[in-house]
Amino acid sequence: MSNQEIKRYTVTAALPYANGPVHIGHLAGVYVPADIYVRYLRSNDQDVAFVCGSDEHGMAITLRAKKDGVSPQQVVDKYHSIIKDSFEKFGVSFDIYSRTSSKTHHETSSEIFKEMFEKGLFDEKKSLQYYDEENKQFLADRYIIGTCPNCSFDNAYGDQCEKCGTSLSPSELINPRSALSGAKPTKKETRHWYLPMDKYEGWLKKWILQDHKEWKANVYGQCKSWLDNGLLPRAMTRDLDWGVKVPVKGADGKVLYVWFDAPIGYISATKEWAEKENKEWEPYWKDKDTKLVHFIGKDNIVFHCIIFPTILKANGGYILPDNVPANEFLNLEGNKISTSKNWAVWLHEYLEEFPGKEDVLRYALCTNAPETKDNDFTWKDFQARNNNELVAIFGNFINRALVLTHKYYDGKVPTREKLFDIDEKVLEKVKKAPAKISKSIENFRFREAMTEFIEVARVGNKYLADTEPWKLIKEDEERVKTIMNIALQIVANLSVMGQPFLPKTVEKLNAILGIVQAKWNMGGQDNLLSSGHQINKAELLFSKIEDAEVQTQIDKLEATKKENEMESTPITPVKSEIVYDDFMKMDMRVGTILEAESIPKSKKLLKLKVDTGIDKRTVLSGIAQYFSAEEVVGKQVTILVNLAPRKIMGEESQGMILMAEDKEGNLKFLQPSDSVNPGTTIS
Ligand code: B3M
Ligand code: ZN
Repeated sequence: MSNQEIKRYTVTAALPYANGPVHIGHLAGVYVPADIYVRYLRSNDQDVAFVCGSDEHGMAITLRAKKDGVSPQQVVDKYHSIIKDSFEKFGVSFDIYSRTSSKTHHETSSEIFKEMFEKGLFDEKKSLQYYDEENKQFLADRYIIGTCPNCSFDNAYGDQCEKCGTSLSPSELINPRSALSGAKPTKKETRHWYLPMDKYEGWLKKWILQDHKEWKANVYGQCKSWLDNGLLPRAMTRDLDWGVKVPVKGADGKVLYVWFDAPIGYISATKEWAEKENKEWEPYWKDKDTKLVHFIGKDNIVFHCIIFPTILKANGGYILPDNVPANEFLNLEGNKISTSKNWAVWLHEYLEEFPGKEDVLRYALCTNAPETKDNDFTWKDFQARNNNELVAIFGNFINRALVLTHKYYDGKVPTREKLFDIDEKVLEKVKKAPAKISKSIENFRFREAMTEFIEVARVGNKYLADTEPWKLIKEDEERVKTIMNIALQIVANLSVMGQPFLPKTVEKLNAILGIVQAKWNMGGQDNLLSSGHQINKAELLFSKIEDAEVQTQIDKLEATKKENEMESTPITPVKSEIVYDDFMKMDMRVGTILEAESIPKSKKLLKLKVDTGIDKRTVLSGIAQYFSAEEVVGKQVTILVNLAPRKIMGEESQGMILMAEDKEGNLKFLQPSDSVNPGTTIS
C-alpha cells in the first residue's frame, strides 16, 4: 500500500500469555519496535489503533494453574495486572490493553467461529484422543508425557521433546502417561472442527509468496517453508474446560483452539477501544484503506501469516495484514531467556531497580534488537550504551548547549548572524535526518532508525567540539551567538525526532526548552526556536550507570544459574529399600587421617593411615584426583569400620572413607561440624 492510499493504521502487538511477567525478550522482539512505529505514525498525525492485551487461554495458562495449585482465572488475573501495569510504566503507548477472558472477546471469537461453522467452512472429524480416566478429561498434547522416540528423554511432551526439540505427536511417545494423574491414558473417541488449511494453500502462496515479497526475509522464508511443505487441516477446537466455549450444539467440554481465539483478540480489543472512543471499529478491520501491521516474535509467524489470515479470508470482509515484521529472539548473557528457569530480566523488576531509566532500556533493546537474527543482551552492553552514547553523546551535547545558553545569554536563544561553511554543513545534515529516519522506520528497520537519530546528537556534539564557543566567547561574541543558536536548533530537532525512540526523555527536554511537542514534519528545520525564546533550567537527561549496579544484576543471574543447575542435576535414583536392622549392621565412626601417601601406578588412590579411635589402620581411598596427600592429613572423616578388608592394588584396605559427589563429580569429605574424638560413633 502506498502512503497516500492509507487512511488509518491498525497496529497489533502479540498478546503476551498471562502466565508470567513480561521480560526483555518480549520487549526487544515485539513491544519496543511496535511502540516506536506507532509513536512515529502519531507524530505524523496518522489515525492509529494500537491494540494489545493478555492472552489468557490455552495450555500455558492451565499448566501454570496446575503448577501453582490455583484456578486459571486466578493465574490470568495476577499476571494480567502485572503485565498491564509494567507496560504502562515502561511507556508502551497502547490505545487499549485488553484481555481474552473479557466478555467482548468471548462474544467476538465465538461469533466468528459460529459464522464459519454455519457457512460450512469447517470439516467435522472424529478421532481417538488420549483420555485420563481419573480426571475424566481428554488430554491435550502438552498433557501427555512419555519417552521421546528420538532421544529417549523420558519427559517429552505430546507435541514436542524439550530435550532434542523434535516435534512429536502423542501417538509417537513411548509409554505415554497423563501429566495430570501420571496414569497410562486410554484412547477415547472425540470430535473436532478442522479448518481445511490445505484448501487455502493456493491462495496463501499467491498472497504471501507473490504479493508480499517485501516482507522481512526471516518472515517470508518461514512462510515459504510452511507452504512448500504443504498445509494440513488443523483442529480449531480442543477438549478443555478453560477457554472460549465452542458455540455449537453437542460441543460440551470443548473450547476454541487458543490460536483461533487469540488473534481475534485484536479485533475484540479494537471493538472495546472504539466503544470507549465513540468510534466505529469496523474501518480498522474492514476498510481497504486501513494498513494492518502485526508485531510478533518469530515463533508466532505461522499463526499471524498463515492461520489468522486464512480465518479472516474464509470469513470474508476483513482486511489482511499488510506486513508482519517479526523479530528473532533475544538471548540473555549468552543463554536462551526462559520463564520457567527464571532466566530473564523481568520488566517489572527492571522498573523497580532502575527507576527513571525506562528510555535507557528502550535504547539498549532497540540498538541491539534481534531484527534479522537472534541477538544477545548483556548487562555490560546495557551499561556501555547508556554511558558511552546516551550520557556521553546525547546527554552531553544537550547539556552543553543548555548550560552555555544560560551562562552567556541568561537562557535566551541568541540571534543568528552570518553563517559559515561549518554551520551550513551541520544544518544540511540535520535537515536530511528526518527523511532517513522515516524510511528506516517505515521499513521496520528500527536499529538503523535509532542509529540515524543518535547521529543527529553526534553531529551536534562534534559541532560544539569543533567550534569551541567556550573559547571563542572571549574574542568573537557575534560568532558565538550563531553557534549557540544553531546548537539549540539541533537540540530542538532531537526533541522532534526523538519522539518514537525516547518518549520520556523528550518529554523532559520539551519542559526544559519550554516548548510543546512539535510534529514530525517540523523535523530538520533550523528555526524551531526563535531568538529570544526563554529556555528553562537545564537538568541532566541521563546519568552514568556504575559498575556496581551492573554487577548486582550479573550476580543475580549467576545465583539463578546455580539454582537451575542444582534443580537440573539428575538425582541418582534411590536404591532399593532396606530395613532398620540392615542399617544398624553398619558401624560408621569419625576418624582422623594421620598419614597419607600416593600409590605408584595409581592416579586415583591415596593410602591413608586413619586413627579410628579403635585402632590406627590403613585405608585405600579413591580421592587422589581431588586431594593431595599433604592436604588430607589431619582431616576428620566418616569411616565405615566394619567393612570386610579388601585387597586393592596389592595393599589391604581395612574400611571405607565415605565421600559426597557433587554435580561435577567432585568428591567432598563428610565431616562433623566440630572436631570430635576419633571413634565417635555415627548413627
Ligand atoms: N500468546 C505469545 C506467545 O506465543 C502468544 C501471542 C498471541 S498473539 C495473538 O508467546
Ligand atoms: Zn527427544
